[in-house]
Order: sequence, then structure tokens, then C-alpha cells
Amino acid sequence: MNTETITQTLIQVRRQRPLVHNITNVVVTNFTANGLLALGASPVMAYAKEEVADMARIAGALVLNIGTLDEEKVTSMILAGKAANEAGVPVIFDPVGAGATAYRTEAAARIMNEVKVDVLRGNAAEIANVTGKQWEIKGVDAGSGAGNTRELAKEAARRGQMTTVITGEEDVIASEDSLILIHNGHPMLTKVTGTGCLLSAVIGAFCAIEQNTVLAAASAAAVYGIAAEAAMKMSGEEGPGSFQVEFLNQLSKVDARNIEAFARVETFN
Ligand code: ATP
Ligand code: TZP
Ligand code: MG
Ligand code: MG
Repeated sequence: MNTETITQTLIQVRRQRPLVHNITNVVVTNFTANGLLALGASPVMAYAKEEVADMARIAGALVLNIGTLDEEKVTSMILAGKAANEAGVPVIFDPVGAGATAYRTEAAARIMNEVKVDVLRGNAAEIANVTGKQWEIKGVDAGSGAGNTRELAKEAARRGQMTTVITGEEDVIASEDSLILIHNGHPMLTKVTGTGCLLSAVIGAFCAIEQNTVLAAASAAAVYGIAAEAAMKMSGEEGPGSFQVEFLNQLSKVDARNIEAFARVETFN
């Protein structure tokens, strides 16, 4: 993947302003909507079982996130997911906290059985736990696991036949036959809640534009990491509060010049 692909996809996101339908958690709802707006996409949060199928059908992408799940939300996610599948709308799934409780792990499995997921995005522990492997998880944060995230992403992609994104210090984007690593980002992203969830939604915006979900997800991760690096430069040592605000500013400002100068991408086939 070259920097031109990343730039062109970002330009198209801003030009087309895709509608991204989110069924997400109560912690990150506002940050997700503001992050998508800053990027140039159009967010909507809609949860009622009476409307989710209609909303998913007209969206450019559907993002499902189990961060604060309950049975009503899971029902709505499955209804929305099936409608998106029928309409050819890409589905992104963020299995927040899978492995932390049996209910989360079981609900994630149920959603993935009922809905064809196009992109699975989580930390290493979440992806391991939905792939039937053990990896320590502390609430919603990845614990220390011993595995190789590149191999884990490949295996999850192969098993689920979907693009899999494992984020962390390096972001791994895998499909059955390709692997891309993104080395952008900053540890300050771990000090602001919802940065993983927002990335899943940003991947949704890119998937609405680019049908190749590996290129879409890798482009999204690169833009996101570059915005974080720029936000650190602007907010300096101020801390997570200033960083969060500046990160939204920088999501709206990433351009061809930053991408050309700062994208750190490794592509394997
Ligand atoms: P967790 O709950 O384990 O923090 P998450 O769902 O919040 O997981 P992250 O893995 O934190 O997701 O990824 C969110 C963003 O933060 C991604 O863009 C990722 O590249 C970035 N990121 C996470 N850790 C680091 C790090 N150590 N250095 C640079 N960027 C990081
Ligand atoms: N608790 C339930 S959902 C959530 C918390 C803290 C937000 C998790 O967001 P992220 O993006 O995984 O850090
Ligand atoms: Mg994080
Ligand atoms: Mg997360």
C-alpha cells in the first residue's frame, strides 16, 4: 500500500461524507460522533430495534461495538447487521472486552455467527478471545499476552474470512492473503478512553469509500496515527485532556503533505 492510496481515500471520505451508523457504547458515544465529524464523515447513533435495519440499509457503513452491551443492544446489532449484509453495507465489529466476562465472549460469538463481519478490530486480547485463544484482559484493556499479534491477526482473518485489525504499538491489518503493518500513533492514545472505539468507527468511514477492506482499514489506521502524532506535537506535555481536544483538531487537518511525510507502512503479501 502506498501513501497515494491513503491520501486518495481520505480525500474521498471528506468529499463524500459517508453516513456511518454506530451501535456503540455509552462511554464513547460523543467522542465517536465528534471524531467522525472532525474526519469529515457523517455519524449517526441509532439503537431501537424498530429502526436499526432501516438506518443500516441507508448507511455507508455499520459499526457494532459491545462496550456496554445488554440483550436489547445485541438484538439490535444482529437486526442491523443482517440488514447491512443484505444491502451490501460493510460491517465493522469491535468486540470490546471480549474475554473479560463469559457474557461478552458469548455475545461476541453470537453476533459473529449471525452477521457477516467485514472488519474485526480490537486489541490483542479481544481478538484472541473471539478466536478461541487465551489472552489476559483487564476489563476493556489488553493484558500481557505471550502471542505474536501478526500470526494471531492472520489466524483470525483466516477463520472468520474477514479483515482483522489488531491495534497497539503497531497496528496489524490482516486478511487471508495480505498483511499490512502501520507504525504510526502515540502512547498518549492509551490515556484517552474510546480511542480504539473511535478508530473502529473511522475504519467504517474508510470502508464506505474503499471496497478493499484491507486497504481501507490500513489507510484509516495510518491517518489516525498521524493525527495522534501531530496532536502530541501541538499539545506537548499538557496531558490527556489537551491531547484529546487537539486530536480532534488534527483528525480534521491530516492532509497529503502529512501523509507523505509521516506515514510508516509495511506491506507484505
Ligand atoms: P485497549 O483497551 O487495550 O487500550 P483499544 O481498543 O483502546 O485497546 P488500542 O490498541 O489502544 O485500542 O488502539 C487505539 C489506537 O491507539 C490505535 O490507533 C493504536 O495504534 C494506538 N496505540 C495504542 N497503543 C499504542 C502505543 N503504545 N504506541 C502508539 N500507538 C498506540
Ligand atoms: N468501559 C466499557 S466500554 C469502554 C469502557 C472504559 C470504552 C473502551 O474504549 P476503548 O476504545 O476500547 O479504549
Ligand atoms: Mg486504547
Ligand atoms: Mg477497545
